[in-house]
Amino acid sequence: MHFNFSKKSFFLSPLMWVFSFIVLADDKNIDGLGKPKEWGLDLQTPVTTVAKDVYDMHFFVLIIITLITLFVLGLIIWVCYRYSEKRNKNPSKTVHNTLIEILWTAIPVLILVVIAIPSFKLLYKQDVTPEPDLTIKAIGYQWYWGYEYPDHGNFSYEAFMLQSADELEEDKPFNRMLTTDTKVVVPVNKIVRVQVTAADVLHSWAVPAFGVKTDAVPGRLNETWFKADKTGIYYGMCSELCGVNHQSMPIEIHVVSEEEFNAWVVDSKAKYASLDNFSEDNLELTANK
Ligand SMILES: [Cu+2]
Repeated sequence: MHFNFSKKSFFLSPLMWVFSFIVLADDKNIDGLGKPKEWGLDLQTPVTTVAKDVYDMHFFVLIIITLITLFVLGLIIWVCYRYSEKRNKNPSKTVHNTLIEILWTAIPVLILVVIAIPSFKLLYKQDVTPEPDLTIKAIGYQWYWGYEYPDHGNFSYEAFMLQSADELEEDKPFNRMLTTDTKVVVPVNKIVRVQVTAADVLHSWAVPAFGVKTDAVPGRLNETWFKADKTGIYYGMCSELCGVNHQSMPIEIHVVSEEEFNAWVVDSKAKYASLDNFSEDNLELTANK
């Protein structure tokens, strides 16, 4: 199992233990990272600090709602039993009880405050990008993603979903509805700033293992960040209903060592047209063809 808990969430571990019996997934398999598992019952293994905090937050709230639900269920069962017509022939005429009314107002407020404080902390952590090591730009189109590497030669390319393993052009696993012809490559343990926008309608760039989901809005540049601490292949999907082929715009990210990343950048600069060479004249020539 992959439950790496910070000290603060140590008290969550008994529940984790119970849940671990339900989750049949095998996390030792690196191929199982960054994608859904068949019959899986858990969030994807988090590989960024933000995703780990999202994971902890999820279980923290799950425990609270479980306790509340059990408490209310217990009350209902007890009331049905104890105050049935048979056992309670002369019902009480009480309509007010000041103490109970104060309690059932104050306790829920306190519970909400206890949830709100870590929730706001996490929101700010996701929102404020630390000084980035590199920037990539993701542009949503109907129905594929385009990528730019502005600080690595400004090359750009598109990523289309593959229909079958026969279409693979390189040696990588094929996952139905997730694998794309090209890939996003980033170095491990580096802060990656992702600028997200769209060219036509609303899309959303979302990668569960990174705890990242950012709306892609035409005419607006949104920003998110991640720092993956494990190499591997991670998948995401467009998460804003964007039209008839919304399901065919997956995201495939390869987190690799810095050397591998640099080698990929050199290859990609040669392979994909640099934006700097893309003058108005070229556009016109292409259009007139
Ligand atoms: Cu989309």
